[in-house]
Amino acid sequence: MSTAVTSFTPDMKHSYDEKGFLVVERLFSDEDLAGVRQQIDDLIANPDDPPEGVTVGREGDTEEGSKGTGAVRGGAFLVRFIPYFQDFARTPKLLEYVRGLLGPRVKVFRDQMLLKPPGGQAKPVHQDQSYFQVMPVNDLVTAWIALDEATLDNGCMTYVPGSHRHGIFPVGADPKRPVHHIPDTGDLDLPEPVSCPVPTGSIIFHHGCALHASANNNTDTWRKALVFHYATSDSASAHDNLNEQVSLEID
Ligand SMILES: O=C(O)CCC(=O)C(=O)O
Repeated sequence: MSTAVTSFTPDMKHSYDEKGFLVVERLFSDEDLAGVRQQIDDLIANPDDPPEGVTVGREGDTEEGSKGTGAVRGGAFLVRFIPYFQDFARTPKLLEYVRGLLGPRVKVFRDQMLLKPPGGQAKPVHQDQSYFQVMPVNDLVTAWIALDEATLDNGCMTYVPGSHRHGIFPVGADPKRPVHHIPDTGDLDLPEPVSCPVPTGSIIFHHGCALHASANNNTDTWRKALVFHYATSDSASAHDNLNEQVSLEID
């Protein structure tokens, strides 16, 4: 379902439950995003000197033997350590959707900026819950916020519809990218992935077990996204160390 309205409906919940993701076009205006974009551009401009606690990753960091390009690829803990992002993660029109999908009491379990610089590499197919192991398993929803238009050429998100209903898959290793959890879906007959190009300001909400990926950025411009992994307030990760790094308690 793709829509431009700004209030959450039961049909959206139904579609999310069915497919494991929900596209909401243009929830945020350029004006809403101006401050966020400025903050992220500042992090990109000063990657060696981020605010205390914020981590910044470079293109090629996760690929064994890759020299990378040195371009900034991502970062984490913006919400945890930068008040501006805490306010943004509490935006009422965003929380209306999050609470519609998860229930009334939520927190930001983890947050990231995920950037594809010009020529940036693909993100292999994975499940967020493979890393986070937040229980109950249905209690993690990722809000992927497009800070630029995401297109088929610059590495928009792709999802395998219905894959969230299979729980967390066992993982195999990719020798080229040892930190990545590559799901082993065995002999399951899953649908083909669906590409989700979206305009700037759109959000894609996805279930923590939804198989998703993004392709290379074949353009000469950036594709930037801000990602909040929301969870129910009482949920917790099976990994104790992750529970000590919760980004933001909300309710
Ligand atoms: O932004 C991307 O290219 C990948 C995003 C992703 O994997 C996620 O939001 O969980």
